[in-house]
Amino acid sequence: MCRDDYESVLDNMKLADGTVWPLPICLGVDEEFAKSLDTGECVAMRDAEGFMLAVLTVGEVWQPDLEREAKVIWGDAVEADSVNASLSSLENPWYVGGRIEGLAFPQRYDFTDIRLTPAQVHRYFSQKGWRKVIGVQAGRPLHRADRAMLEEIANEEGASILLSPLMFPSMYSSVDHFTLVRCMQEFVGTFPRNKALLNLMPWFERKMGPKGALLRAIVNKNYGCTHMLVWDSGKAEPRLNVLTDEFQAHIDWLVEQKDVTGIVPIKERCMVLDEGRKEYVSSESGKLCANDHNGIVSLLTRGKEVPEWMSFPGVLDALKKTYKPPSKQGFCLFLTGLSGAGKSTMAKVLYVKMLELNDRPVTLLDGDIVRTNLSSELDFSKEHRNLNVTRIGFVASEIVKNGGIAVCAPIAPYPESRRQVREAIEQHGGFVEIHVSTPLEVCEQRDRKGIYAKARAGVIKGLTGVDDPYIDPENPELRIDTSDLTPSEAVQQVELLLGTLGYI
Ligand code: PPS
Repeated sequence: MCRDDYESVLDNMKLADGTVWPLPICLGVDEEFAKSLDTGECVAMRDAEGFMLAVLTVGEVWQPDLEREAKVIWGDAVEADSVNASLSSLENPWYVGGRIEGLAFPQRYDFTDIRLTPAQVHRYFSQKGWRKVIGVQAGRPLHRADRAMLEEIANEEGASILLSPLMFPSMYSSVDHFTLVRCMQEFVGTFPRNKALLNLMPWFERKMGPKGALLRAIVNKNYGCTHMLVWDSGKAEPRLNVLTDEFQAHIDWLVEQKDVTGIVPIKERCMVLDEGRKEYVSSESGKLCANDHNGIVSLLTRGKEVPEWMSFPGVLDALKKTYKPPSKQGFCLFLTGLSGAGKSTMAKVLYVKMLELNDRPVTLLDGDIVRTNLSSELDFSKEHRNLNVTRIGFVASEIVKNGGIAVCAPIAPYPESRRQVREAIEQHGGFVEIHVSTPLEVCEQRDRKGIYAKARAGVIKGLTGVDDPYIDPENPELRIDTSDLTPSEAVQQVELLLGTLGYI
């Protein structure tokens, strides 16, 4: 957008020529780049890999008031975060507007058979004689209650359904793209043929309230839909069937706009299970509702059976490949503590014990192994220690992601890198931090490598515990002081914990 369209959209939700358009679509750039551009110049627009998608002929370069923009989009309650998440960002505070000539669609290699363009979808509807179609965009897998809701709505309207998983769901929900699409493929298969079409829509959910919904309505129209499902994303307690006042106002407003958008909004309904009739009915009563994806995920990851009434076998099979019970998940045993505390010995015994289980691949990432292979150029400065530990974390998270067991035993003296490792790994499986808390005096007495003697003699500088700090973990899953324990006794404590947590 050039400036006149941009201002007009912010002021009146219309382009300068009067076409209804709720949100600005702008290209933010940094000051240096902005100042290098002349009107009429052509700029190549490339994706992250450098593939050229379009050419922009520069019409105008200007500096927008991003705070005002954020206020118009999100309202007065706008927070600094929203300004940052605005259409541009504070790092790119200049806008470039102009004519765009598209050369190619962004390249995608996954699910290519369900990436029809708006024109192809439109044509599909005409060929099939679908005169009324409800656009349903969903950011989470759908289940039996959702199916009942969609069927009820579609029957009332005499309409078919265009079902689109959101393309970038991870910003707002935990489910990954591949799992979501596979679940949707199963879900759409539960409808009679000719009732529902699954298609990926390159729609990025901006969570921009009513204006975002209006833009989504325009997009749905372009795909040939006549109706659109509107979810109540503002529900404080998603499992309670209390639609917020704000949501009702949002719907009313979309209804007012329906002559301009050509889309009839339909609001989400809460479905409850009628135990007697064994079917779902919509409810206005504020009861606990059954549209509960998180509940299903929680059952799966705890290794519990999901009752048949909650979802479909195909959808559950797709989910089970991602959400495994602890006994099938990958996990990381992260032993941290001073040199000589007993980490490496315990790690070696644990490695053997895990191999003995023989149900998951096991990798040992001992401090020495890592320092020789992965981090050979690093020293023992704070920066390098943190880098060493996050590298271990990266390798461990790849192992855990693929269902393996990683046994790590670095000193890892600093909380910041330990936290980073935990965060990286917990996205994919279990993280069990074991603080091997054997006191310095005992470690020094053991001094198998003679490293403490060297430090005391001043031959080695910056030894952890002597003249470099070790910050104790605050909430490790386990703390073990090996002063009076044999390796077997120490490892037994870990095994007991792993049993309690369900990993073995
Ligand atoms: S860290 O802090 O997590 O990056 O350390 P780590 O990779 O586990 O490496 C620790 C081993 O390196 C030897 N070493 C030292 N440790 C601590 N401080 C200094 N200055 C140092 N210099 C060499 C030491 O033998 C550690 O081995 P372990 O097996 O822990 O005894």
